[in-house]
Amino acid sequence: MEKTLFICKPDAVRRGLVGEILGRLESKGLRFLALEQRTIAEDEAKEHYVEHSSKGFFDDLVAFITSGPSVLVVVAGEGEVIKIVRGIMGATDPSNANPGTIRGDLATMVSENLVHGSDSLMAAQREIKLFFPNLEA
Ligand code: 3AN
Repeated sequence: MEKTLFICKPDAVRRGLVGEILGRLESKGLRFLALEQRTIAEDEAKEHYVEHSSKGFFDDLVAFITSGPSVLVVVAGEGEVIKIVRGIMGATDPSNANPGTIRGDLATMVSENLVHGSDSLMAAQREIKLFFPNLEA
Protein backbone atom coordinates (compact mmCIF):
# COMPACT_ATOMS: atom_id res chain seq x y z
CA MET A 1 0.00 0.00 0.00
CA GLU A 2 1.40 3.39 -1.00
CA LYS A 3 1.61 6.06 1.70
CA THR A 4 1.95 9.82 1.64
CA LEU A 5 2.37 12.62 4.17
CA PHE A 6 -0.50 15.09 4.07
CA ILE A 7 -0.78 18.33 6.03
CA CYS A 8 -3.78 20.55 6.68
CA LYS A 9 -1.75 23.73 7.18
CA PRO A 10 -2.51 26.41 9.84
CA ASP A 11 -4.86 28.32 7.49
CA ALA A 12 -6.99 25.18 7.10
CA VAL A 13 -7.20 24.73 10.89
CA ARG A 14 -7.92 28.45 11.49
CA ARG A 15 -10.65 28.45 8.84
CA GLY A 16 -12.30 25.30 10.21
CA LEU A 17 -11.79 23.36 6.98
CA VAL A 18 -10.09 20.23 8.35
CA GLY A 19 -13.25 18.10 8.21
CA GLU A 20 -14.11 19.30 4.72
CA ILE A 21 -10.57 18.60 3.46
CA LEU A 22 -10.01 15.22 5.12
CA GLY A 23 -13.53 14.19 4.13
CA ARG A 24 -12.55 14.53 0.48
CA LEU A 25 -9.63 12.11 0.97
CA GLU A 26 -11.76 9.69 2.96
CA SER A 27 -14.62 9.76 0.43
CA LYS A 28 -12.11 8.93 -2.32
CA GLY A 29 -11.33 5.69 -0.47
CA LEU A 30 -8.11 6.68 1.27
CA ARG A 31 -7.48 5.93 4.95
CA PHE A 32 -5.50 7.58 7.75
CA LEU A 33 -2.72 5.50 9.31
CA ALA A 34 -1.72 8.27 11.71
CA LEU A 35 -3.20 11.68 12.46
CA GLU A 36 -2.05 14.39 14.82
CA GLN A 37 -2.85 18.05 15.40
CA ARG A 38 0.12 20.06 16.61
CA THR A 39 2.20 23.15 15.84
CA ILE A 40 5.17 22.26 13.62
CA ALA A 41 8.50 23.37 15.17
CA GLU A 42 10.81 25.74 13.30
CA ASP A 43 13.59 23.16 12.85
CA GLU A 44 11.10 20.60 11.51
CA ALA A 45 9.70 23.18 9.09
CA LYS A 46 13.18 24.03 7.77
CA GLU A 47 13.94 20.35 7.29
CA HIS A 48 10.57 19.71 5.64
CA TYR A 49 11.03 22.56 3.14
CA VAL A 50 14.78 22.02 2.63
CA GLU A 51 14.35 21.95 -1.18
CA HIS A 52 13.05 25.55 -1.03
CA SER A 53 15.83 26.86 1.27
CA SER A 54 17.42 29.04 -1.43
CA LYS A 55 14.12 30.63 -2.51
CA GLY A 56 13.02 34.14 -1.61
CA PHE A 57 9.82 32.94 0.03
CA PHE A 58 11.56 30.41 2.35
CA ASP A 59 11.43 32.50 5.55
CA ASP A 60 7.74 33.34 4.97
CA LEU A 61 7.03 29.66 4.27
CA VAL A 62 8.61 28.58 7.56
CA ALA A 63 6.89 31.40 9.50
CA PHE A 64 3.53 30.46 8.05
CA ILE A 65 3.69 26.68 8.58
CA THR A 66 4.75 27.24 12.22
CA SER A 67 2.14 29.97 12.86
CA GLY A 68 -0.40 27.69 14.55
CA PRO A 69 -1.55 24.09 14.75
CA SER A 70 -1.49 21.92 11.63
CA VAL A 71 -3.10 18.52 11.18
CA LEU A 72 -0.46 15.99 10.09
CA VAL A 73 -1.74 12.82 8.46
CA VAL A 74 -0.20 9.65 7.02
CA VAL A 75 -2.58 8.74 4.20
CA ALA A 76 -2.65 5.24 2.72
CA GLY A 77 -4.63 3.31 0.17
CA GLU A 78 -4.66 1.17 -2.93
CA GLY A 79 -3.32 2.58 -6.18
CA GLU A 80 -1.09 5.57 -6.78
CA VAL A 81 -1.85 7.36 -3.54
CA ILE A 82 0.72 10.16 -3.98
CA LYS A 83 -0.63 11.06 -7.42
CA ILE A 84 -4.25 10.71 -6.30
CA VAL A 85 -3.74 13.02 -3.31
CA ARG A 86 -1.89 15.61 -5.46
CA GLY A 87 -4.85 15.54 -7.85
CA ILE A 88 -7.35 16.14 -5.06
CA MET A 89 -5.19 19.04 -3.77
CA GLY A 90 -5.03 20.89 -7.11
CA ALA A 91 -2.25 23.09 -8.49
CA THR A 92 0.11 24.84 -6.03
CA ASP A 93 -1.16 28.26 -7.12
CA PRO A 94 -4.91 28.42 -6.40
CA SER A 95 -5.34 30.71 -9.45
CA ASN A 96 -4.40 27.72 -11.60
CA ALA A 97 -6.17 25.05 -9.54
CA ASN A 98 -9.21 23.46 -11.17
CA PRO A 99 -12.66 23.68 -9.58
CA GLY A 100 -13.32 20.42 -7.76
CA THR A 101 -9.88 20.42 -6.16
CA ILE A 102 -9.21 21.57 -2.59
CA ARG A 103 -7.20 24.60 -3.70
CA GLY A 104 -9.49 25.31 -6.63
CA ASP A 105 -12.55 25.37 -4.40
CA LEU A 106 -11.24 26.76 -1.12
CA ALA A 107 -8.08 28.89 -1.56
CA THR A 108 -7.01 32.08 -3.36
CA MET A 109 -3.33 32.57 -2.41
CA VAL A 110 -0.22 30.48 -3.09
CA SER A 111 1.16 31.48 0.31
CA GLU A 112 -1.95 30.13 2.08
CA ASN A 113 -2.90 27.16 -0.04
CA LEU A 114 -4.30 25.05 2.80
CA VAL A 115 -2.61 21.71 2.21
CA HIS A 116 0.63 19.87 1.59
CA GLY A 117 1.07 16.43 0.04
CA SER A 118 4.36 14.62 -0.68
CA ASP A 119 5.28 14.89 -4.36
CA SER A 120 7.27 11.63 -4.79
CA LEU A 121 7.87 8.26 -3.12
CA MET A 122 11.20 9.51 -1.78
CA ALA A 123 9.65 12.69 -0.39
CA ALA A 124 6.83 10.67 1.20
CA GLN A 125 9.30 8.36 2.96
CA ARG A 126 11.40 11.29 4.16
CA GLU A 127 8.42 13.34 5.35
CA ILE A 128 6.66 10.46 7.13
CA LYS A 129 9.90 9.71 8.99
CA LEU A 130 10.32 13.40 9.88
CA PHE A 131 6.84 13.88 11.35
CA PHE A 132 6.03 10.34 12.55
CA PRO A 133 9.42 8.85 13.54
CA ASN A 134 7.76 6.10 15.57
CA LEU A 135 5.45 4.83 12.83
CA GLU A 136 6.51 1.45 11.47
CA ALA A 137 7.75 1.56 7.87
P1 3AN B 1 3.16 22.00 -3.34
O1 3AN B 1 2.73 22.42 -1.96
O2 3AN B 1 2.04 22.05 -4.35
O3 3AN B 1 3.92 20.71 -3.34
P2 3AN B 1 5.74 23.32 -3.59
O4 3AN B 1 6.36 22.15 -2.87
O5 3AN B 1 6.34 23.76 -4.87
O6 3AN B 1 4.18 23.11 -3.83
O7 3AN B 1 5.77 24.56 -2.62
C1 3AN B 1 5.67 24.39 -1.24
C2 3AN B 1 4.90 25.53 -0.66
O8 3AN B 1 5.61 26.72 -0.87
C3 3AN B 1 3.55 25.75 -1.35
N1 3AN B 1 2.50 24.93 -0.80
C4 3AN B 1 3.32 27.21 -1.11
O9 3AN B 1 2.69 27.42 0.13
C5 3AN B 1 4.72 27.78 -1.06
N2 3AN B 1 5.07 28.42 -2.31
C6 3AN B 1 5.41 27.83 -3.47
N3 3AN B 1 5.66 28.75 -4.41
C7 3AN B 1 5.51 29.95 -3.80
C8 3AN B 1 5.64 31.31 -4.23
N4 3AN B 1 5.99 31.62 -5.47
N5 3AN B 1 5.39 32.28 -3.31
C9 3AN B 1 5.04 31.98 -2.05
N6 3AN B 1 4.90 30.71 -1.57
C10 3AN B 1 5.13 29.73 -2.45
